[in-house]
Amino acid sequence: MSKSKNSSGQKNSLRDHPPGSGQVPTEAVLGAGGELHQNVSAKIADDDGAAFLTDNFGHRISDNQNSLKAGERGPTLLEDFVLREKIFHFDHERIPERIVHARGSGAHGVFECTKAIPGLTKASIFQKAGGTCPVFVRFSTVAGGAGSIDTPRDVRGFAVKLYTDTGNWDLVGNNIPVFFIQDAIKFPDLVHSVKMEADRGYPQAASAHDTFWDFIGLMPESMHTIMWAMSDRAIPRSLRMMEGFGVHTFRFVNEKGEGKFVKFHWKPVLGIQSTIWDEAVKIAGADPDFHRRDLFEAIDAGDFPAWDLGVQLFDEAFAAKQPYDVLDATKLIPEEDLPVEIIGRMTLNRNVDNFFAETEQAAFLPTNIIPGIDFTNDPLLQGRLFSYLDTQKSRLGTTNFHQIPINAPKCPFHNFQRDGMMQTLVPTGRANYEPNSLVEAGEDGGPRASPETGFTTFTANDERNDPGQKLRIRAELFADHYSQPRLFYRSQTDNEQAHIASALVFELSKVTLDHVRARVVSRLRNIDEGLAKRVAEGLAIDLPEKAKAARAPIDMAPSDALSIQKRAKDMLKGRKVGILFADGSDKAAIDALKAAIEKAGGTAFLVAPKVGGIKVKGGTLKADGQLAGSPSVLFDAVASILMPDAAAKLAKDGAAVQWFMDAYGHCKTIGHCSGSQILIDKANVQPDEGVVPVEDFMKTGVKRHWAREPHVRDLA
Ligand code: HDE
Repeated sequence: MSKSKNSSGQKNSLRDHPPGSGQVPTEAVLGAGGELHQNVSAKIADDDGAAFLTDNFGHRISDNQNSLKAGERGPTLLEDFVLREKIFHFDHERIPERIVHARGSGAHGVFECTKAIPGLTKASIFQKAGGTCPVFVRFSTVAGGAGSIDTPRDVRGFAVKLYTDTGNWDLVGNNIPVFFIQDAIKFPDLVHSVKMEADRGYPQAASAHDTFWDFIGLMPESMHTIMWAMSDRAIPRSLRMMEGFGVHTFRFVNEKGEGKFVKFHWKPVLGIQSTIWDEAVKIAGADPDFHRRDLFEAIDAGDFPAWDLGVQLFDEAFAAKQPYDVLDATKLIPEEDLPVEIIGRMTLNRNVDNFFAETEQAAFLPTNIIPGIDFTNDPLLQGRLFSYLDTQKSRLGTTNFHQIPINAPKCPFHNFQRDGMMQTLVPTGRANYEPNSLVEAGEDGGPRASPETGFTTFTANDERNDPGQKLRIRAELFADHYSQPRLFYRSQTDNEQAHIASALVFELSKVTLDHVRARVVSRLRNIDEGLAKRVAEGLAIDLPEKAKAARAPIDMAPSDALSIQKRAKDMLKGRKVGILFADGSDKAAIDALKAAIEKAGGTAFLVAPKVGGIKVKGGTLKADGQLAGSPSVLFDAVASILMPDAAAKLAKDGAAVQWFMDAYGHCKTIGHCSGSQILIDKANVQPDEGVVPVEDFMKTGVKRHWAREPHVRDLA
């Protein structure tokens, strides 16, 4: 730990505290001068090595089981400071949850620059290929509370904190490249509408209700993000299999002060993958922590998730030519028009040691930006620049939240900000103002601004980007609300389009107000007439009149990059296969399949009616999970190795039949042996290219067999 003083005399000891030591930072334990008072026994642990239990002020506790009472059966005494401190602290353990993105999971990692781009930006992290910095990432859902499920239909937060040597850079993005609204002033309305309804306090973590769709129906600019939110992007299979986007247009600025627009993309190395809605609903019951567990377990097992950082770079001339405004966060730039160039890779390689201290207390700020990167005038981004700093004060309770280890920069920081609640630094000297000339008196004068290397705001010097006037208006092209939703919908495969239509039917069926339903469908007519018709039929309502568009949509060329299925990676790595066995199953066959799955980078999870040692052919075998607690929705593919009599017994068990029924319904590969036939028949699993003899499982692979979908589900 560094005990060095910075130039203002502050000790930045807390931020240097190594995570995971489970100790209060030494300097908080030691005296202000760092020395341990020698009149206290130097022994800090008992003979077994366990630390002595103390209260928060270091007093050793003799009894942690009984409070201090007036007599054996008498009342508890106020004098019992041990009891009072313990209960007092417990009573105040909770802090306000985030107003949005309350449910989240975090991990540490490293970012590595793979392609230096000094000509484009002076950001230190992009100066040299191979340069690295630590990162902390928090993924989240948006609408639900901190204890809500992991798999609702929702946008996912993708917030990355890069601890660079020139300060923290927080790229606080989402897994969807566009947003519902164009101007920050609408954010409180959007959030109020999607959260549980104000009078009844439900639904939790769901957009399928009146107030959300009422707001959406009245807000045509939301239609593009609605397409994404109703697509399978909003029900990811794993946090490791989502793309991330900076959403806004940012700027790169080089040493010469020249600017280029930039959009940031995170591309998952494991590819993008989603669940099916029915599956997402069932996972919510089977494992509400599905994503959190998956992330934790993967990192724990050394299977580190990684993303490539890509950029779309362009100049004002390109921006001026596009049929949309690049400052409008409801628009994206198709990758086919402007390819994504990969410049770095982020790998998450360490779980948090303490969820509260790190994940919950992490405070992301879009204003955390470093020299070489700058904002643009995107009105949504501009509003965010205020909101995040503001909200941390209400959530973390103090303006000194930057001193919490997870938020503190890993480079030195010095300034004249002083005091405030829970100040943990101990600045020395008198220099708490600037300018000062204390140096001339031989004192420490504190830090000074750096005109050369400090952050300077980019000046565009052109009419479009520095207009100068202050007006409460939106730029003209912001009025095109439909061209990009149409682009998104038309870029999907047939069954991805069907999923969007079904999601809209599901959500709008939960809406109880007829006029709200009709209004949304009237908007869909501007996106795609076929989609509007499907949804109207699914709702059994007449096709309403087409909504008037503020600006007529144009047809953009479909983009394959917008479809999950067109870019699907057919791989076992990072995927989980459930193998069902029971009494008498062939151990050698199970072992061989498990080994093959693991060799290909996947995880094999053994499922049986009982978890302890089951007698199988060739010995006994333990299961990883009990059948009733391990439904097939938790796996990407399933296989079964069963003897006919064991299968016949299981055919009477609803959990076993459902296991196959769901795997089939969710279009997964099913590998089975002849012994399982009775179960397969009971589950009404029909032969197709994804239902194969277990010997062919590896050849068939872990993928969705979408051709099956029309046979198992009535697609809207
Ligand atoms: Fe946020 N957003 N947001 N947001 N946002 C918050 O900050 C806000 C927006 C995003 O894991 C809050 O610390 C406004 C877009 C993520 O801790 C709050 C507007 C994007 C997270 C806030 C937006 C995001 C947040 C709540 C409209 C994608 C979770 C707690 C102008 C680019 C970060 C907090 C984490 C969190 C405000 C819109 C992403 C209230 C006013 C667009 C990933 O400050």
